Amino acid sequence: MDTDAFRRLWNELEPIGRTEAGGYLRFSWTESDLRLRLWFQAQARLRGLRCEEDRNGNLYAWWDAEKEQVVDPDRPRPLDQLTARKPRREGAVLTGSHFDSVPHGGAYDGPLGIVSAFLAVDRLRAEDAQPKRPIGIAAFTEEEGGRFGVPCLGSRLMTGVIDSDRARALTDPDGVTLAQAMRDAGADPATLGPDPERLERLAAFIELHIEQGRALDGSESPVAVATAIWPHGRWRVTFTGEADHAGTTRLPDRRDPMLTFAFAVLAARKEARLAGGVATVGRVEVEPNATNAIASTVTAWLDARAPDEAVLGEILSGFESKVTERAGRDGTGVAIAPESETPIVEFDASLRDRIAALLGGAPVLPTAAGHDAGVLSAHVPTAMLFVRNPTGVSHAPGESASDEDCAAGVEALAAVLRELAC
Ligand code: HGY
Ligand code: MN
Ligand code: MN
Repeated sequence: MDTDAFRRLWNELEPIGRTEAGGYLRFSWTESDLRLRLWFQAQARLRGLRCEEDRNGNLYAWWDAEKEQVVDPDRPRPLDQLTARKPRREGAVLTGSHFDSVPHGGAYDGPLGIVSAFLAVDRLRAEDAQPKRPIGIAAFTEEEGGRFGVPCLGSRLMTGVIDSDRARALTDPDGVTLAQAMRDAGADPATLGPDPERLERLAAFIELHIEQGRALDGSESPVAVATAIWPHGRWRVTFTGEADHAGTTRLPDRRDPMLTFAFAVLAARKEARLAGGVATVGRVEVEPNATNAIASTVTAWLDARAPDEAVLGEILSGFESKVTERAGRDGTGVAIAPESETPIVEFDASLRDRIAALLGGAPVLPTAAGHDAGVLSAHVPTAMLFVRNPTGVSHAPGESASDEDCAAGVEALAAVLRELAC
């Protein structure tokens, strides 16, 4: 794959949803999302791929096999030998990722997997490959949870991990529900829900993604294969106190939730450091948010992740006990509510090893970032490819990858699709 082909396609997408400062505001069911959807559909049409949108707003572009083979389920087929799973009805190999970003996020997290998928199809077509299985390209909606607060919403709905009524009622920071946002965008929220038939038609899902770390920096290989996703979650922490005058209220008389909040941020970091995980508070809302008033309520979101469930549990229980104790001393209230929790994901080891070997012994590495591949892996043999990120920066405008490494990622994805579907 020459870097010009990558750069040409990348340049079409890059300006959509980008701010003056270079970060991205690509939120599901907004104007930039609709422009990205139109771009996806145009790319599918350009290639003669059958485009469809599922009941949850996820998009697909299908390269249908000449004839979809339905074979005797007892006769293992090449793909089934790649995975430890029971033989599956002949099925499609799906690749792709997501378009949406965190607020002011980077350009590559998500879109790189979609652009690379279209280019991998181009690569296979250039060698006149004839897929024996349908090859699909997916754009999953609301992977970051940047608008409605629950990550991987499109794939969680598809796999039934989240209740569709709860999803419809999720609100964005302006109080707009997902249902209303979909209606405003001309989509029907009534259809949200599990899609087992579609899942059953998948034989494998391969997600290519920019690496969100520096493990490949300095490595011989610009591409790695994922082993696992750390268990992680996000919790809404509500601190309540007593609004009052910033000037006339004596210190001993105060019940200031901002104090307990400040303690909680430091406690999260300390518990994570001691336990061997990570914890972040990057989002906070204050009421009434006035310079000269003691806050009545502070709402903050804790993002915690760890190499295993025991360490994650240690972080959460340490955090909860220390913050509750502090709230008692501050005379404030604290409530911790889970918004999304993701168990550890171990990707299909035989598929992982087969792909690493196919890519000439590509490095294998875990990630602490969540992905739709993590959600789908409970239902479909799933693998992830990571493309080198020299700085490791992600979820920020500085996120980047070289065109050479992105082109190498396309070659790797094409090799995997060739192996699994052709
Ligand atoms: O938050 C994450 O780990 C992912 O980037 N959505
Ligand atoms: Mn992300
Ligand atoms: Mn992502």
